[in-house]
Parts: sequence; structure tokens; C-alpha cells
Amino acid sequence: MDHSVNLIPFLGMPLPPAETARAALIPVPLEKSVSYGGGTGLGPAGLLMASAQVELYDELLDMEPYALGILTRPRVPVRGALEEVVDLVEEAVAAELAAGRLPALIGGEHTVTVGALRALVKERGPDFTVLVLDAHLDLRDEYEGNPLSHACVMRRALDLGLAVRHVGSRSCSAEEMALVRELGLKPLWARQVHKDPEWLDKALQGLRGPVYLSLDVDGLDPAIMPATGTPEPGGLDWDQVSDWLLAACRGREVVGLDIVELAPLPGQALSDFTAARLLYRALGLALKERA
Ligand SMILES: [Mn+2]
Repeated sequence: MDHSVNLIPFLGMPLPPAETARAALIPVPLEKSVSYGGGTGLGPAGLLMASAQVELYDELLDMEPYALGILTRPRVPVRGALEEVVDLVEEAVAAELAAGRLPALIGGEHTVTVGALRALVKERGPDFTVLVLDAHLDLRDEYEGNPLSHACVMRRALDLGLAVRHVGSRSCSAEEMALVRELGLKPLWARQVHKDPEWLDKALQGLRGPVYLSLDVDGLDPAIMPATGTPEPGGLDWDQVSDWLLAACRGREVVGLDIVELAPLPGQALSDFTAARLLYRALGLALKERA
């Protein structure tokens, strides 16, 4: 599949001058270790196209986050081996960090997150927490012989010495569950979000330090997010995710973020638009807290 489509800037707005921009979006149309449905290679293009329809004013934040300056970078080349692509992502993120900008990846499959986390750990050390919205734990040591599979991303985060906190979980292997128990990880299951009125406190209890937000769109319910490679029933709804983001970002530095695993469906705008809004809201919250 040819992913060399021209990408429009986020929100369809003119790019701000790099010197004043506070955030940089980095498209990474990666589609290599996909295990079920394909299509993540078109994720960035789908999200960016849909973003032109997103309202610039965010009613929850009571502001227009785009005014803080959001760059859209050229896409990271994804033709090489997975390890090469992850290296290129790391370089691209490191460049934004060096310039003091918030880096935000647009995937592509979840593997892209590894590049961002490596860049951040090199720049500031591992004293931050990866907050991950995801139906899956992604804690396998390897999957189909591949340690950089999308199914292993949070295991690689643990290898980097990072704390990881999941929300919206509802699918994992027995081995992953054993690791959760062994390490005392605290994934917040989607079922808890739906049933436990104190889920929000529990999702963020004991968090220390800055956060990195990794948003796998399959954390959302497939009713509003069908366009993803491995959809799972019982996901979070829009307001639950917004509440989680709002609480997660309040009073915390957000060191970076990504949105991954969007696999656009032909003729179906809902998922692409929802992903674009989710990215815009997360960016707005992160930038507001940095302002
Ligand atoms: Mn997932």
C-alpha cells in the first residue's frame, strides 16, 4: 500500500512559525506488526483530513488550543525495518524536545510509542508515568517472535524503567496477567470504569511525577471507534475518556503524547473525526497545563 499521500496540517489551519509553536505533531503511518485488521498506515491521513472539521474552540477547556501554536511535521518514513522506524521516531521526538515543544505522535500502530519514550528517557530520565488508554495491556515480552510488536509496547516501557498505568483494559493473556500481579501494576479495567463510581480516583491514585499520554483508540468503545485493528467490546465512552484526561492533566506536566491504532474505514467518518477530537482535547489539556 502506498502511504505517501500528502498530509494536510492539523485542523486545516496555517502552520504557526516554528519559533512560537508550543507543540509539534509527528505523523508516523506505521503498519508492520499488525495482528488482525490492517489499515493503520492510513491513520495519520484519516485523522488529519477529519481534523479540518473539528471546532477550534474546545468547550470543556473554554479555549482555542490551536492559538498556542501547533505544528504538523512531515511524516516519518516507515519503509525500513521496525527498529529503524523506531529510531527515526526517536530522532524526530528528540528534535522537538530540544526545541522545548510538546511532541505528539499520530500513528500508525502502537509500536511508534517506543521511539517517543526512548527520546524522553534520554532527555530527562525515567521519572515519569506512561498513562495509557487501551483495550489491551500490550505487556507481552514478544509477539510472533517480535519484541517491537504493537502487543509489546508497554513491556518495552517497563524495560525503560517507566511506571505504566492503564485505563480501559479488557483483553490480555494469562502471562500478561501474571506479570501484572508480579509487578503490582494497577490496570483500571473498562468494567470498573462502567461499574465503580470511584474509578477516576483509582485510575490516578499514587501517580507521581509528569505523565506521558498514550492513547490507543481501541480504548474507546467500538460503537464510536470501529476503525481499529483489534476492536474489543465494552470500551469507554467519550465523556469517560474526557474525564480521565482532564483529571490526569490537572496539575501535572505532560511530557509527550500519542494517538495510535486508527485504521480508517472507507466511507465512515465517525472514527477519524473522534480520533481528531481526542487528539485536539489531549493537546489542549497538555498545553494549558504547560502555559
Ligand atoms: Mn490496543
